[in-house]
Amino acid sequence: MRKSVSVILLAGAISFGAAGQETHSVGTAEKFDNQKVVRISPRSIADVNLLEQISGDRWTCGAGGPNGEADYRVRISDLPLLNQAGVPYRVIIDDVQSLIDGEQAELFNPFQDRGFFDAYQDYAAVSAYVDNLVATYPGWVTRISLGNSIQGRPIFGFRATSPVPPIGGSPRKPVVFFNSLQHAREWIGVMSNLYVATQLLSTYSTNAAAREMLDTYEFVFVPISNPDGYNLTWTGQRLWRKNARVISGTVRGVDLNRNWSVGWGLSSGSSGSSTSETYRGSAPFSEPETQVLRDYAISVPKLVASIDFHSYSQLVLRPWTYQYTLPPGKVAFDRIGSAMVNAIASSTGTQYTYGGPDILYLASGTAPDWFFGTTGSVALTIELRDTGQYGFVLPASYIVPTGQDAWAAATTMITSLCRADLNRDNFVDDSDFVLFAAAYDAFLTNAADFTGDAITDDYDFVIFADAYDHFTCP
Ligand code: 0X9
Ligand code: ZN
Repeated sequence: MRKSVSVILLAGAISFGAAGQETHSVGTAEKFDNQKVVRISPRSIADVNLLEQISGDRWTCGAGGPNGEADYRVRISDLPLLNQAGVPYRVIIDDVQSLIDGEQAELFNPFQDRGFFDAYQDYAAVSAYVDNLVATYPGWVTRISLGNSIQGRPIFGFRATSPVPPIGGSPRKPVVFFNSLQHAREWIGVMSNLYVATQLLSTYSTNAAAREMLDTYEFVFVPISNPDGYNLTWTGQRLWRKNARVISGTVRGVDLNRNWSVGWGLSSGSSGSSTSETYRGSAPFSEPETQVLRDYAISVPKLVASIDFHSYSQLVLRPWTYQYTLPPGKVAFDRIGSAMVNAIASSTGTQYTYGGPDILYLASGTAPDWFFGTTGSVALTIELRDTGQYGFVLPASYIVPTGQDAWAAATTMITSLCRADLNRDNFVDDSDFVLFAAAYDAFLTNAADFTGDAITDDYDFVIFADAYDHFTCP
C-alpha cells in the first residue's frame, strides 16, 4: 500500500508522496499535479479498501454514513483502476494543484489591502492577533500558553470573559472551550474559531446574548492545536494533516484526533500504521500536543461545553465518535445539535447536518469523546464549509461566512445548554431535583455546580430553582 504524504526534513533526503510517485526534498513544495478529488459511492467495503490503497488520503465523508459517499484524492493515472473495478464515482475537484496555486497567488498578492478575516493567517499572524485582542480588551482577554508542540512551538490560546464576577465568589466562571486545527490542513477552523472570539468580544455592548454569555462563562480559545503541522501547510506541504512526529527518520506524524484516550486504539476508527493519515500514535496521549490540551482541560474546575472545529462537510457531530452506541443524554444532544443547525440555516442560509457517527464514520480516540467521556460536558465536532467544491483549499472569501456559521452554532450551543437538566432528558423536573438534592447534600461533587467553584451549594440552588420554575429547557 502506498503511504501517505511524508516530508523529509533531512537535507538531501528524498521521499515518496501520496497519490503520486513524485519525490521532493527539503524546502520544495509538494506538488499535486494531475490529481483530482473523487467522490465515491462505495458498493461495499471492497471499494473503500481499493481507494484506501490507491489514494491513502481520504478527504472526508459526506453525510450519509459509513456506506455513504467518501472523498479521496487520487492521481489521474489511477482512475483506470477505479473504472476497471467499476467503483461508482464522480470528480468533485478537477485539479488539486491549481486550487493550491490559486490560493498561493491570493495569499502572497502584495497589492491587496486586507483585513484579518479577508485572508488566511499563519502562526505568527494568529499569535499577533491574540496579542491584539489582549491589548484591545485589557482585563477581559488573557493570553495563555498550554505547552509546546513536538518541534517546540508554543501552543497558545486565550481566556476571555467580562469583568462581571463569578457568582458566589467562585474563583472562576464555568468554562466553554473552543479548539481548532488538530488537523493541519483545515485552515478554516482557525479563522472560524477566532471569528467566534472576535464576535463575542466586540458585540458585548450591543448583543444581549453576547453579554449574557461573557457574564456567565469564561471562554477558552485554542486556535492552533497543531502548530508544527500548520507550519508544514504554510511551507509547501499544503495538505498535511497530522502532527510532525518523526518516525524512522521521517516526519510521518500522528493524527492528533486519534490520540486521545477515550476509545483509543480501535481499528474501526483509527490506524496502527504510521503511514496512515489516521495513525493513532504508539499510546494514548503519546503526543505532546494532545497532552497539553488534556492537561489544560483537566486544570479547568468546571468545563461545561466544547467545540472541536474541523473541515469540511458542514456537520455538527455529537459523541460518541468511536462507537455507534448512543451516549447518555442523547436527547439533549439532539435538542442542542438541531438548534445549532437551524440557527446556522437562519443566519447564513447554509445547510449543516447534525448527527452521530452514523452520518460520517467511526473515529477512535478523538478529542470530543475524551471531553465528553471524562467530564460529561457537551462536546461537539463541527465540520465547517464546504461540501467538497474546494474542500480544504477553501477560498478566503468563505472565511467570514463560515465564521458566521460558527458564531451562530456556538451561541446557540451555549444558550441551549440547559444545565439544570441534570439527567439530560430535556425537562427540568422532579427527577432533576432529586439529582440536585443528592449533589447538594454531598456538598463536594461538582455534578450540579453551575457556578464553577467545584461545590454544589446555595448559589447553585438559586440557579437550579430558577430553571426548575420554568420546568423546561429554554
Ligand atoms: O476524522 C476526523 O477526525 C474528523 N473529520 S476530518 O475530516 N476533519 O478529519 C471527524 C471526527 C469526528 N467524528 C466522527 N467521525 N463522528
Ligand atoms: Zn479534521
